[in-house]
Amino acid sequence: MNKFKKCITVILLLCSLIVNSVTGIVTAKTSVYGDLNNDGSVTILDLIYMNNYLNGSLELTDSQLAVFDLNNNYVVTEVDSLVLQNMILN
Ligand SMILES: [Ca+2]
Ligand SMILES: [Ca+2]
Repeated sequence: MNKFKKCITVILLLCSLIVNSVTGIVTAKTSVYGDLNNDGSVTILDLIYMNNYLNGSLELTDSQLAVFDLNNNYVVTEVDSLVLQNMILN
């Protein structure tokens, strides 16, 4: 299981680099938790956006941050990223 998670992390980082290179600021007008790109589902793309925000390569508006505050503590942190990962994997 740890190997699987490490593999997923590496894949996410690679995808993050690719998406970040072709994507500017994400726009979203959604209230669905975790669905930042507003495509109606929570997927690995949303996790990539969150990770890009966490590593400082993506800026989000307050409403976008609210979508990513999955544990409702009014800040977006690595904990929210883990929650989003679990939402996607489960
Ligand atoms: Ca989405
Ligand atoms: Ca949070």
